[in-house]
Amino acid sequence: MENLVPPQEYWWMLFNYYLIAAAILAGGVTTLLVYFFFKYKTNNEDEYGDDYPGPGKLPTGYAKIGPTRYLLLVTGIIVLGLTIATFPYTDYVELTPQAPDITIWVTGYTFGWRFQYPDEMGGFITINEVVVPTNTMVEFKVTSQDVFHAFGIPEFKGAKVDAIPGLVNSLWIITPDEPGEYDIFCYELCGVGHSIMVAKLKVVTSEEFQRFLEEKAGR
Ligand SMILES: [Cu+2]
Repeated sequence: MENLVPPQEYWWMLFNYYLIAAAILAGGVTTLLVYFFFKYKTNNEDEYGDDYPGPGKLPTGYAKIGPTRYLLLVTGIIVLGLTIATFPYTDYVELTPQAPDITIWVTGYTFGWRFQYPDEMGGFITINEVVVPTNTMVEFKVTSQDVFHAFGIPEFKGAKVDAIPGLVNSLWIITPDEPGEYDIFCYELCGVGHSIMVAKLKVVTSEEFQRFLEEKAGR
């Protein structure tokens, strides 16, 4: 595995871009709001402008766009910038950038997840639990045997794909350096058991993973 950026790190970077842009805009709008509040505050009706939206009065003039056009320009630049920044991310997440270390087939069914390991590892099947080693690029090939489901690992952010009968969608992650357990959920309302359609992703050390493979092969 070359030095790939884990997709969730990329996701967080993008999230922070959006957060900063939102903070800048919210700051600008709030500042203008407070500024105008004091600037145009009056109790003298003679000072009301043509576009004063008072009770029982319709504005007669047209509101002038004035400096707002610059704010509009800034907004446009930010939105365009974020849109452009998002394209490489979606490509990165959706197209597996290089050959993965492990490919695991995932089949959703009502109501659970079946995982099949590659033939060279024994080709065995696990139900609602998938064990993978640390610091490994894992690809999931996801499909369904009955209705529409969606496979997602919330801790890994962008890691979510539809599980559709007759179609194979893929998803890849880089497992962390430390062992841990992560939830896998179904993200498509698929029937009465949808909410119990949960599985576990177990990230273990490579020694533990070898032991797991031997144990499975011994059966
Ligand atoms: Cu489901």
